Amino acid sequence: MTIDRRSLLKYAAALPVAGSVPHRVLADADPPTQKADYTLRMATGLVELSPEHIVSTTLYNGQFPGPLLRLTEGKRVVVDVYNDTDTPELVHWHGQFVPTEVDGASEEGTPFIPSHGMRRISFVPKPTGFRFYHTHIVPADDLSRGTYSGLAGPVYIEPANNAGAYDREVFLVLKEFLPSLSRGGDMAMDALVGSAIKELQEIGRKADAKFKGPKGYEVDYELFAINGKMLGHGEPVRVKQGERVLFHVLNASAGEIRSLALPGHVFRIVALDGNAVPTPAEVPVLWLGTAERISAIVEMNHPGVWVMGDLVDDDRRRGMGIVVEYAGATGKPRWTKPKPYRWDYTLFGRPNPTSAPPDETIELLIVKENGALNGFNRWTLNGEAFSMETMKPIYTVHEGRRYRLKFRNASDDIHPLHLHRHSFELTHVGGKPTAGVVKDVVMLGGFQEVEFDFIADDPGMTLFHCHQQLHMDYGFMALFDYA
Ligand SMILES: [Cu+2]
Repeated sequence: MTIDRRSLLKYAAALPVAGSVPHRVLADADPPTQKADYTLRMATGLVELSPEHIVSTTLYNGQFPGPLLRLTEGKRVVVDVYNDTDTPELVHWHGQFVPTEVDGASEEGTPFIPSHGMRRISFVPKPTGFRFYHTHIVPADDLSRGTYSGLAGPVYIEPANNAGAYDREVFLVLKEFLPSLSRGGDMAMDALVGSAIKELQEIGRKADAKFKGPKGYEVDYELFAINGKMLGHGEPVRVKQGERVLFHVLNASAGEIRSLALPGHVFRIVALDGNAVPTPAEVPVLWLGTAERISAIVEMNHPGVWVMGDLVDDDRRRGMGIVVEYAGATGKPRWTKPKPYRWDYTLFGRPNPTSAPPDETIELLIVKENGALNGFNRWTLNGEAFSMETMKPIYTVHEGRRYRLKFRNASDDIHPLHLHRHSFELTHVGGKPTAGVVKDVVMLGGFQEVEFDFIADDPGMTLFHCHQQLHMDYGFMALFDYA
């Protein structure tokens, strides 16, 4: 259910141009309308990353991250979303199976939340696990908007029955602040297993020869934070020896790949993108592509005061970390660099890596056209950059069929590939077959291939895109329509 146009205008009229009004007033003004379960209000606000670093950006409810929404699987939720900014906005319910008018992608037909207006949305949360919400507008070269802003917050959808093999949960939202354009940043090339495929390197070389000139723009950041606090400035994660802490980690970056380690401890991965993995496994380092989530249990068996932080020294020094402090331990937080560790999704797959055969396979070749659009790289899928003007769907799927998407990356960038309103099962990644790992974002390594299957079980326009904001804004998107 969405609010009808008449009520929407009524709400909009009741809203002041600036400032905030308690939403009770609005509820009283419209008695037949039930009270929303949650209210999200988008407005400019300040985030105190540290006493010396206070940044201004757009936020949900004046805070970063936005409030944790704890929803229950199958129990309908009503959310009122107010937009106190000067531009239309969208809230995307990342990783949930929701209708197109709720999902929060204009490409699928979701209505915008008008500037200084509001929209009531209602949906049945699913599937269970760690999801999130974030803005889904197209900022292009405006680094104050889109996922460059503070518009992101965690969602946890409670399962009917909780596994409960942990003592408590801690949510960590990783995020960069103060973005600026640069020429050619460096990607974490040592993040993933698998090796470059010669044929894809050759295609990349040919594209580079055609699109010569300076390197396309990338985005750099000045400050880094976990839960809106630079390392050493927030409350530490306080733990007791022997405790099992379940960390839910979200990479809410606009485009960075992040790593995280806790010296002397291992992470037992229990869920990826909120979905339980078939084979929980222990790893020394987490790698998360943009928009990926990892749920991992850490057994606290190495007392001390530690830095849980990014492997990149510069990013950690500028804030990407959080202190983990054992009860009774004192002293300065310690960091020791872990050995290099490459992320391998197949570790968490079924022992027998056989997945159901697809009804159809769709192959997509990803090519970078260096600096082709006003100095920005343009991205093409099978030779076509997504057009915001035509919004033309490139594939038609049939309900109930199983589709295998095979992506071939002819660029050196890692791409966090994301499919809306559906989950997918990884079937081939880093040169290896796999099965049983269900996700909604997957990192595709430079000059590598990845294959995943999705079942067309949620009719309606469905958006696919790279979650790197610069990539999606400059061509790296595609629409799937249902027959
Ligand atoms: Cu990308």
